[in-house]
Amino acid sequence: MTTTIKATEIRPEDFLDIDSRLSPDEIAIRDTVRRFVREKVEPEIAEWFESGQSPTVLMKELGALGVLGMHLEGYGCAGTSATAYGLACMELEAGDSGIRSLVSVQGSLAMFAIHRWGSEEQRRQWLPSMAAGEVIGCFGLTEPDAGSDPGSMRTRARRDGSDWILNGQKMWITNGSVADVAVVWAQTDEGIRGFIVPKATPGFTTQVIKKKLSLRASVTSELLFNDVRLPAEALLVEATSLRAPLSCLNEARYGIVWGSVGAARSCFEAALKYAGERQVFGKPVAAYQIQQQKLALMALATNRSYLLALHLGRMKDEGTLRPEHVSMGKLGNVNDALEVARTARQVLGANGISLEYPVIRHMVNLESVVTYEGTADVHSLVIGGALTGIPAFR
Ligand code: TGC
Ligand code: FAD
Repeated sequence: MTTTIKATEIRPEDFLDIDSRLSPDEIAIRDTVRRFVREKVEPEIAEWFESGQSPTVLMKELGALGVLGMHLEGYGCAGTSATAYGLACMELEAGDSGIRSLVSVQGSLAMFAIHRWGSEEQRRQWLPSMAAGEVIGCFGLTEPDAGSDPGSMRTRARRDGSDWILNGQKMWITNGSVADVAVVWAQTDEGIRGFIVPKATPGFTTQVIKKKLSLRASVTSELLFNDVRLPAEALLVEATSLRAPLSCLNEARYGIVWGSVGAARSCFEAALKYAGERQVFGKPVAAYQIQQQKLALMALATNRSYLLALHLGRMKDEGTLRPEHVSMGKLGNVNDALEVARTARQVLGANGISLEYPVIRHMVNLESVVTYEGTADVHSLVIGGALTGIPAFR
């Protein structure tokens, strides 16, 4: 038997032809989101970033696109595969990490928390309008003195008859000030529990965090709870320990595994184009060996992280993905994206610091992405613990 070898054409934007491993449906979803980003995000994003504006104006269009709670089943959610959801995150973050964050916090954190840990009534009440982008959600876990160690949170809820009284503070909360509803985690006499807190609830206030130099196209806020009275129906009935909020983080971290590939790809493509056009010492930048090495390493990192994301996506769809796998994906892909962004920034020379190009925006955004959803240190320790069997967090 003879085997016919079909040589694959080299395409710089997909060097290893990873797209050939996607189904036609996955490619269609990917291309739809890519088109949305090109038409609705790219023309505006530099201005949103410079003026510190959250792109929540796009929320209903993102709902119509089907990406809010995209991989959840029922209640108006699209119910796609995890891989399709990952591809959407990749395209959104090629636009900006702030857009992917908007979608992650809505779908993977706030909606997932209600879908997984809420009652049937809560799912029916909140999820359809959140999937449509009519109601914006946020997710309050981090506090001023409890970030990597959320188990040490001080926000507290106590029972008062059938009601709950909530007191405390959350910090660094994406969409906090623009959200219609917050999913809030608090200590109780029964362990850590979750609550659905509508914006208008008396005693609940928010404050925008200013002077932020990263993720500027995203609102980040403080949430304050002063004797906030909540009815029994606000409690996420199924959530009874730290395991509940941590399960939501797995979903958002999975989106970041993919999203960071998009940010890296955008930086690589900008650098490749610039290096081909910009003349130095009578030749294009791309004609110099030292620059070709940078381009080669950027292409390698981008392709490697795309492969890792796709592998984890297939595992998630098969049901074999573990939190430790997600940690490896988040650690590796965000570090790779940061390296690509920093290298691309240098290839662009002075233009590398201008918002006329996407690179510096991605570079500073990624400084948030490497910190939120578990810092690189936290994910290293999760992997280290799995490798050695020795927990090293404490
Ligand atoms: P530990 O004792 O290990 O675990 C407590 C319980 O939780 C379970 N568990 C998990 N369950 C599901 N998924 C995971 N990833 C889990 N990790 C642990 C565990 O089995 C245990 O269950 P049970 O039933 O035995 O009680 O908890 P620990 O206190 O030692 O902490 C572990 C550590 C450090 C890994 C965890 O606290 C952690 O991940 N810290 C990082 C915090 C973090 O990532 N915060 C993110 C906040 S949200 C955000 O940043 C949004 S950014 C915007 C965007 O996403 O775009
Ligand atoms: P710390 O936990 O104080 O860490 C400080 C340093 O110590 C880090 O370098 C860390 O890696 C290291 N460290 C921590 N523990 C260990 C250890 N055991 N061993 C060795 N080193 C360690 N949170 C939410 O709940 N909801 C949101 O929507 C949200 N959005 C965010 C948006 C932005 C733009 C940012 C920047 C953050 C957001 N966060 C959100 C918060 C984010 O999850 C936390 O910042 C993150 O978990 C780290 O916590 P921390 O900042 O308190 O750092």
